[in-house]
Amino acid sequence: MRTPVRSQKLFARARQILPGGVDSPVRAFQAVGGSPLFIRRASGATIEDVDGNRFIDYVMSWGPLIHGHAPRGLVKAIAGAARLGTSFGAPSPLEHELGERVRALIPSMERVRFVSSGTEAAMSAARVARAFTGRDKIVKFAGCYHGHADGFLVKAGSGATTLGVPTSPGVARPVAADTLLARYNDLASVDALCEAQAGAIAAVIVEPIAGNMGLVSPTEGFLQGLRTLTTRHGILLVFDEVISGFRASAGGAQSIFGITPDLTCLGKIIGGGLPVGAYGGRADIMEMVAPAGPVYQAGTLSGNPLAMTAGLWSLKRLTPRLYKDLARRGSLLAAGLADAARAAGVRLQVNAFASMVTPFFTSSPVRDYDSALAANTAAYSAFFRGMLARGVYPPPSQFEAWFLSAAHTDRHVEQTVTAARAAMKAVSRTI
Ligand code: KE4
Repeated sequence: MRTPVRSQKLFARARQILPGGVDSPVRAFQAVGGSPLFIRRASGATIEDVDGNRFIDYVMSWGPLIHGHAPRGLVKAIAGAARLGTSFGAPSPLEHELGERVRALIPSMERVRFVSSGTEAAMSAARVARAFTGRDKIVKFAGCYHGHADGFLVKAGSGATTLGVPTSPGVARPVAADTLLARYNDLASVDALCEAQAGAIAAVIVEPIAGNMGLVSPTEGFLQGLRTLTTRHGILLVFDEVISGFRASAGGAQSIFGITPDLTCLGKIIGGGLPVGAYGGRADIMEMVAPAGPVYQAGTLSGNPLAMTAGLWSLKRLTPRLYKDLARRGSLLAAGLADAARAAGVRLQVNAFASMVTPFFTSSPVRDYDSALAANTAAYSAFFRGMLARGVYPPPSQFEAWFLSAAHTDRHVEQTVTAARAAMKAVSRTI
């Protein structure tokens, strides 16, 4: 790997205008040391930085690129749409076409509203849940991340945890007071809140497959238990499927686990790499959203034709074969990372779910935020640097998921495991 001199110069310049030199904190490499690599281009499973270094990419734009970077057909479709206009600020057929396709894949979404990010989706879902129930409090799980709307920045995962600000300054105390915290995979913690706050909770929002503590899967009965508890207490169940939507199955986590939430939030894959979020669910709830109802929510670029075109292209290619290949390679990668750690005598727990993987540098199983936080982040940082030096680009944080795409081949996974064997040996010398 060439010394990333150009990236370092660009980072110094970027910090003069962009806070921290980036437009999203987790990109800044603060958790793993060094300065971030500036990317010039990407194709398939690889990215190339401005110094000409090429890497096998497992960030994949944090999840949207299930078909890989810049598939030829997607680029052609976006270019074609751009020639017809980039944004109208008026309805276009593309919006309800994508909405109908989302509903065909996720039938619980009887109505869909497009927005431009997962943050907007989760923020709007919380608002309509409060309006529908007439209640104010929202239950979230420590370590889960639902974007950066004020109420969700309480013990939030992803970049908030990476940077050590899981509860962000600037969130007004009354807003934070309406956010109640439960423990992931711990139904008793939710039950206790439902009892203590009877009649006050509008919704429970959950990542049905958690990706923002690193990957943590739901334990047997957890999601069903949430469905039972929320129904019993007249609380809406909101699945934040911004990561899991279309990731492990075309129907999202809700189709894998057979749970019907009242509302669902989507992002990432739904936009094929362009800015698209969506929220939706039961018609009787969603018909409260303006202009059908009084709950206001709006967006200049919501449903814009380029993003809708990219979303349609992306969702039209979610085939059973794609998921079979992704799951097989995800297992290959998970097993390879575990073997590499064993060979080096490094304590590692590898959590995997289909094409999402997280290697946790810890000896005990990771099932919630506390067990995730027990991971040795210094070891992860050493591993990350060792992988970068060997042409592999993992997420620059222990508390994120690795993503595979249709463009990742068995050869890519083999190269990654070979790099991991060497990187793990280096880690074993530092811990
Ligand atoms: P965006 O506003 O970043 O599009 O989506 C927020 C969001 C909501 N819900 C879930 C489950 C999410 O994972 C996210 C965003 N994910 C992070 C990565 N774990 C985005 C990366 C970043 O913050 O730069």
